[in-house]
Amino acid sequence: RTLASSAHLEFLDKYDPQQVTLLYEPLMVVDLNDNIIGKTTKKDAHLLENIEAEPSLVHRAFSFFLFDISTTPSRLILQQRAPEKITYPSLWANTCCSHPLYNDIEMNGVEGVKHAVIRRVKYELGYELDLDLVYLTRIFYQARNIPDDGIFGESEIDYIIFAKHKQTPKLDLVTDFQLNKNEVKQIQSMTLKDCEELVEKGLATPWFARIVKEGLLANWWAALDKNELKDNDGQSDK
Ligand code: DMA
Ligand code: MN
Repeated sequence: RTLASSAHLEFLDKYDPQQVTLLYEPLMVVDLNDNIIGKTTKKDAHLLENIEAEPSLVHRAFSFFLFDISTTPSRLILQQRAPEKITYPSLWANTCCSHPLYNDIEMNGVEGVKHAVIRRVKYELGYELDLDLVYLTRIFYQARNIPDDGIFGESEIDYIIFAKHKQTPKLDLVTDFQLNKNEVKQIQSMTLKDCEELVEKGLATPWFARIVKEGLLANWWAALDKNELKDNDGQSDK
């Protein structure tokens, strides 16, 4: 298929140059059953003219959630996106969101996505993730950018990945993380109620707002606190 790649040069120069460089990362194009059917760039994958085409251009993504289990109930680490982000700048979301890349390692199913999680947590948060990663499910997700620029949006199969930080030594948000300020404005540890308030105030990204509003986050969180979360890699969940 021919992809729109329109107007790249004249509109890209209003964005942060480092973020523009990242628009040329190679991503996986997938069908609605998450079969890999092609390769594209981060830029073309997020252009509304490709997302709103028939069929929609869909890519593979992940949403990672890190929980601090030193308190009961546990707390979730949220990030406020940097104002430099081209999509959803300054909004709050789960610990880390990004995309597995089109390469031999990260194209390899759930294992590949977990590799991408570790890579991006190191890049965005300066944190060496050495915990068991639990793959819960995948969600098809579409939205326009916020604020709506008429240019970018999302159309993704989003892998939901959880991890629990061990009780000791206690997770320290100041000393354990080195935030990449081009990606992340700040991080905070929050209760479910804090997350719901962020969503009500319109301060959350649409994907985070959706999993909060649909009660998914509450269900997963309760399972995590009861030690009942299990990895669904290899399950026929589709
Ligand atoms: C994209 O996240 C992933 C989802 C689930 C929307 P992102 O915009 O933070 O990606 P990146 O960090 O690679 O810019
Ligand atoms: Mn995306």
